[in-house]
Amino acid sequence: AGSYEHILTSTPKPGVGLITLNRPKALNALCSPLFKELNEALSNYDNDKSIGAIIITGSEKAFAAGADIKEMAPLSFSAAYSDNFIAPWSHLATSIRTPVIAAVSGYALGGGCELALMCDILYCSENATFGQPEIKLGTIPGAGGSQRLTRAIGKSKAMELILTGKNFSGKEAGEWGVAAKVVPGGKEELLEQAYKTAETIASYSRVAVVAGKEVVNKSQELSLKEGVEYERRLFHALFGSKDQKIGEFALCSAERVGLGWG
Ligand code: CO8
Repeated sequence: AGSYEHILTSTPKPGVGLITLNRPKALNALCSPLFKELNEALSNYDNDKSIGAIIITGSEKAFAAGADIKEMAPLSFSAAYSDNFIAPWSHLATSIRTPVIAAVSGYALGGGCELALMCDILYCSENATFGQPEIKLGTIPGAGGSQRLTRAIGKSKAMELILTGKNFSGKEAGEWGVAAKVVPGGKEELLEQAYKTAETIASYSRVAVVAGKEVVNKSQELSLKEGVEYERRLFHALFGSKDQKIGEFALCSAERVGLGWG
């Protein structure tokens, strides 16, 4: 575990890195120092060959209640623009190749909702509360929320949520496809499910997992034709991996064997 002020890190299961947002007094509001630590912890896990999946979670009450309103309040246009405020938040989406699971309990509002949407897989508790309330503060989502929420749930629903600032529940997140799984119970039950999935992913060929994440992400950027071609090229390339040969052998002999980085 690293030594951070606003987050906790641990490896609760083999191959699984857990990052817990830990600013309880501010409901895990995402101040810049927190994000700096989060990015550092993500990079460390991403560079660690023993880690095959990462989970980001918060507390029972709050995944994150937004960007830090107290930090943003005095910002001017020129300061925000010249410092490219909030741009470092994209690190997770643009640079991290290891799959990241968001385990959301409680509030995921504004920047908190956007952080959860940046993750590759989103699990939440039934008690989770999502929302993009920025409009109530006279602003708009600034960390990809308008783009990722719209891709996740379609234009009309996203427009309604972003222009009214209304919250939506964990149950709705599941029904609309924002969350891959809605877990009854508290944070403990939620994390159990996240661990299971993370362990499964971490047990597979790292090369194949990185490629799988890459091709699904390409579907968000490319036309269908380009995306299918991109997928096929990477599919072809994986015939060159040792893990693919081991996997094929394992399938023929009905035996699971250790896959790694080969
Ligand atoms: N930023 C800073 N501090 C916060 C935040 C936040 N987003 N949310 C909560 N806190 C703090 C409170 O100020 C309070 O601190 P203190 O005890 O010192 O007064 C502490 O956390 C506990 O909060 P509450 O007492 O309010 O707890 P409740 O259980 O009564 O209420 C709520 C919980 C409903 C979540 C409530 O705290 C709330 O509404 N919070 C704000 C939610 C919000 O509007 N979030 C969106 C922020 S905007 C955003 O994320 C913008 C993204 C990028 C846009 C960039 C624009 C330039």
